Amino acid sequence: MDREPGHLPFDVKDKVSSLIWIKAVAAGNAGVGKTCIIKHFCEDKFSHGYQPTVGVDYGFKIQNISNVDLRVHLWDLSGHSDYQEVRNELFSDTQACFLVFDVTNRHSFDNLEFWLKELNRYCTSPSHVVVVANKIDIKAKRVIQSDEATRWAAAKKVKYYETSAFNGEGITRMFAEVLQEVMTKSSHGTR
Ligand SMILES: Nc1nc2c(ncn2[C@@H]2O[C@H](COP(=O)(O)OP(=O)(O)O)[C@@H](O)[C@H]2O)c(=O)[nH]1
Ligand SMILES: [Mg+2]
Repeated sequence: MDREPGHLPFDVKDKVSSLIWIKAVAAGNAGVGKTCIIKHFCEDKFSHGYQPTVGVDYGFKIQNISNVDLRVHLWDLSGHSDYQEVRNELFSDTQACFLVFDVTNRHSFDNLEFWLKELNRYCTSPSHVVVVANKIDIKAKRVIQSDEATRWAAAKKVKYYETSAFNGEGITRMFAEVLQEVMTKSSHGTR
């Protein structure tokens, strides 16, 4: 052994700082598909049964962006007010936030305003926020069209994505772009 007791042959701090950890949260009304979007990204799975999130749901994935392995932690925050405390805690120190609504449910779209306020109130670090129009596979029941949602996102200066956690449409591209953006921001020290 060529190392002194208690000393490792490499600098642990160097190794740990070379890992990039990203914390992202999905916010939005119950039932809009937050858990399904996270599941799809992390496991390529879709869940048909609806289990209201009790407190929080969590997903983890290592994603390679521009030759860097990002450790991505994703949280689905329950819309239930009983979990207010947990939610506020989880909003802090996030690098990315997905504001999700269901294109077949106007109420979930109208509530984006509320969710954005929550975010601005509790996010302690500047977070990359995007709006996600989910369930675009349900074409016959769609009530929020792209133009209306795009206008809202543009007014709030946030990027807009359309997804289906059911058939996976738009999900890979959205995560790739958001994570790339977060990485670019953090490498410039502005996150
Ligand atoms: N058709 C369709 N159903 C979806 C989609 N995303 C979620 N769902 C369904 O919507 C319900 C609520 O989804 P969930 O992810 O649990 O919502 P959450 O409360 O926002 O986490 C479930 O029954 C899902 O199967 C989607 O993109 N298309
Ligand atoms: Mg959920």
